[in-house]
Amino acid sequence: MASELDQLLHSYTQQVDAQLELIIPQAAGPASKLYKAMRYSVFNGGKRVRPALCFAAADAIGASNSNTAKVAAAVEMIHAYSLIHDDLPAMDDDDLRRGVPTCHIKFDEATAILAGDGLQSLAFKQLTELADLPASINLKLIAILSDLAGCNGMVSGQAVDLASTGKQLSADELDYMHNHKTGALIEASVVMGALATHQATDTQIEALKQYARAIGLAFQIQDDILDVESSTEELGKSQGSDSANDKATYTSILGLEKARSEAERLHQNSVDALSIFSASADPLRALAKFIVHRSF
Ligand code: GRG
Repeated sequence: MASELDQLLHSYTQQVDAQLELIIPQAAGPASKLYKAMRYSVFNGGKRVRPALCFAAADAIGASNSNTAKVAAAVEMIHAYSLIHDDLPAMDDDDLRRGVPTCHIKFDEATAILAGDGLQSLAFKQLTELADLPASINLKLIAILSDLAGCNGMVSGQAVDLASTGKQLSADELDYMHNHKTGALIEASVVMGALATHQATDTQIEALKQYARAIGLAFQIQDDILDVESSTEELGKSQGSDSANDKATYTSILGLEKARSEAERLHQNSVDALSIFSASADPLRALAKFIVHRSF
């Protein structure tokens, strides 16, 4: 039987899926191909880690509410757009994502670009639909997402990633790249989930940032380990694609064993950062464990 915690994590997924279902247009009318591509890319088996982090951060504060699902949906739509664009021929040029054809293979390249664009702007629209929040907090949420998903976060990380293909990177440079490319949106998920409760203290937000930064990097290290160790079937994307694309990875720089111990060290740091919270942060603790021990 699923544990209480598993049931809670499952309920996070159900809540964000219901919200995404509500706001992503149904495929009808003249732009139906665009909407179909957007829905295809959002409802095809993502793990919903970032939405779960939003809910778990709100629950750590003791106050997830009707805004949490909207913030979680916003972050997941940014994530879905980033994967669509990352898979394009001009970027990583991947045919397979989550075990099915990537958006530009299933539809076409122009539609995939537009589907990403559409999801990105819908994400920001969600943040204009939050209830009972002072304007200062609402604006802060928009600023955080703009920063961490944009050129102060994910987009700059992706730019560095593309520029460094085929080059030797130091461990510090690799940390910079991934703190931006992968870590920034994970940090946004946690901090925004907490802030949207309107009850988080500065001390709590600081602790959650430390948690998110540690687990964000651990997420990427585990991703690199899986790229070496897992199968294409299990991953749902082409195994070994990093080395095929001549990318610097934690496993290529540190070796498999050191990459594993680094992921464990960061996992411990993330758990330590939660020491000011009681059992209310157990979902965050469970998610940290899942992120470092996941097999897909
Ligand atoms: C195109 C602006 C732009 C950014 C792309 C996120 C990203 C930046 C690229 C994805 C490349 C990649 C595989 C990064 C590793 C970490 C990562 C984001 C993995 C995918 O996230 P999961 O495992 O995906 O949460 P699911 O499918 O479960 O949603």
